[in-house]
Amino acid sequence: MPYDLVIVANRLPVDRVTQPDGSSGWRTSPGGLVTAIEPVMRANDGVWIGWPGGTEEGLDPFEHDGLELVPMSMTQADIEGFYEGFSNGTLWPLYHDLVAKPEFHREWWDSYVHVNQRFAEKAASLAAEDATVWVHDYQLQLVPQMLRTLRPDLRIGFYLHIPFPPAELFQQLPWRRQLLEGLLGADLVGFQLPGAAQNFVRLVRQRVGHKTHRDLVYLPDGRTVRASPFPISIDAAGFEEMARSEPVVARAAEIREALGDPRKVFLGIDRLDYTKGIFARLRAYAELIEDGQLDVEDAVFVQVAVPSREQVEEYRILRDEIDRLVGRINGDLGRIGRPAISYLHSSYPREEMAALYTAADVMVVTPYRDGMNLVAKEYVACRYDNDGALVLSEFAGAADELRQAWLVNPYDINGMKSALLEAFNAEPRETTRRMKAMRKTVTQHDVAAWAASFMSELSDVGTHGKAVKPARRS
Ligand code: GDG
Repeated sequence: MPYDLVIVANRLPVDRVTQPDGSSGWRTSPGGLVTAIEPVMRANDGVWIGWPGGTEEGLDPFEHDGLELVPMSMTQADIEGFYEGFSNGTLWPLYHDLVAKPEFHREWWDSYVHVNQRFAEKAASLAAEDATVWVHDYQLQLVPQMLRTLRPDLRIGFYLHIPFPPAELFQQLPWRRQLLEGLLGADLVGFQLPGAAQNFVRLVRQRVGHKTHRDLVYLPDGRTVRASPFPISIDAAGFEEMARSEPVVARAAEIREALGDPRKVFLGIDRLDYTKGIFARLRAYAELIEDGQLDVEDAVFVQVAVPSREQVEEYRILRDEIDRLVGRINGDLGRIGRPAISYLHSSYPREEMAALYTAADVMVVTPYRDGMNLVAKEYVACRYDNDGALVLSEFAGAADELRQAWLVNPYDINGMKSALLEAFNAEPRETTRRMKAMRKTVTQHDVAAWAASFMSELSDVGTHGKAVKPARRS
């Protein structure tokens, strides 16, 4: 059956689970993207194409919780070349300021082209005439062009969830031109921040030689492509509602009690990724205890490191480094029943995340580079009493909007120490003033507004396809 709206993303919004009776089923995976896109999908009877994880083959399209899902299979070779290789070993570090060294391997690139082609062909086969296709993220940057070749009638949008690097870094990529041309297959290319959109337009002018004016690229065939910022957000009302719920309030109190009722709780929640700056942040915190400016009787740092990309060597090394650092800090500075850092290498249900946000006095988000960082926004959404302090890296996209956070340069350990201490000692009047302003931003610019503005701009710029209906708002 052809669809008027096709979402194409590397992952499907569901995870495989084993039911109590031993059979296997699906569970909606947590995360902002599902919340954002689900209402638009429903309003347009859309379909979502993506990889369900694993190497199972021959999975049929299925419906889950009212969403039409089409699973794309991956072989072990696809996972190694396309996913762990080119996506996470080449593009991810290259697009995050070379925080780690990107590797360039021709066989990874071949695999990336091959998998992108399969996604494009699947999207082409499912889209109705003049339909809209919305392609997501760095794993699928060739899909827009491949899809346009197969189906010139479509209206195509692309959204990049991670930063888009400056020309000086992007230039290193042996396949730079192919990637730019891949993205130019879209009518609208969306980024988190204005700077990323400008980087893209500048590269297109320099490397592909197309004429550009402000956010527009003029292609020789008469098409125009728009490159604009659309800062992504969260389901702010949903988080607040969860934080206000009785079980979450009770659980937050239980967490504080289990921590020994310290005066202040610091919190970090990140995927265990080298871009997130976990190591430097914990070092800064430990130094404050060593210097005698914080005391383990008074404060504790809860660090949740959510397992991520565990098959990639860099990530295994990082995990070992953080394990060692936490062991050393707690061994040197902790007392019985009073660790300096309470470290959890695990993922949790959304309610537990909300309880952690509620329990924390100081939220510490210090990535070296981050497209947006939804954790920072989720913390703000949960603080309905306008209390709690946010320490936030200048290099997270979220810092553009959350100007009232204690902003830090994550490379500056002394600067981070000062900010942690200021946030720890801040007067309630000061934290309230800051939190109020940040809450206004997050509640006004929520994820529904993000999806609606992308869709409405796509309807305006596309010379092809028919317009998509905005989500019905309840
Ligand atoms: C990429 C970009 C950009 C995490 N652990 C658990 C859990 N989460 C949820 C959080 C949050 C999301 O995952 C993480 O989003 P972030 O934005 O913080 O970071 P990335 O995963 O790196 O996301 C980033 C984002 O895409 C969106 O465009 O902001 O810059 O790197 O929503 O709550 N959720 C649950 N259990 C966990 O253990 N339930």
